[in-house]
Amino acid sequence: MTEPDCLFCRIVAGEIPAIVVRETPNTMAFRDIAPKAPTHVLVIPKEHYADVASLATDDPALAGEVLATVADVAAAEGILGDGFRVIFNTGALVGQTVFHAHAHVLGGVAMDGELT
Ligand code: DGP
Repeated sequence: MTEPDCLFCRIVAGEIPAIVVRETPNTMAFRDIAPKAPTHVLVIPKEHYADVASLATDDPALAGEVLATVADVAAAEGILGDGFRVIFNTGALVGQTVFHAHAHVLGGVAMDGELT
């Protein structure tokens, strides 16, 4: 299912351009428009879910596919060995601004272990 007004559904549909770094039948990975690290890639399910919680509840297999694509992107970006961070902002309170489930894959720079 897609949402016509959803930004990431429109990227999946090819209506809005994005730098796509990986695509599988059910997932897509593209560079964040405002990167916070040398590698900053967003990994999404092509199907619309508002956030990772609804994705994992309604389609856990697809949630697993998203994570597999996260690992593939990390390998392709050369950050698998050094380490990388995966963030799913879930809810406006914690900064989610696009309500289509997405993993931020961040790496290529040292980060401390603080969560905020
Ligand atoms: P979040 O705050 O977790 O909902 O992250 C949304 C991210 O989406 C944010 O880091 C910026 C990114 N973003 C917003 N609009 C676009 C866009 O049009 N193209 C791309 N590639 N990324 C976008």
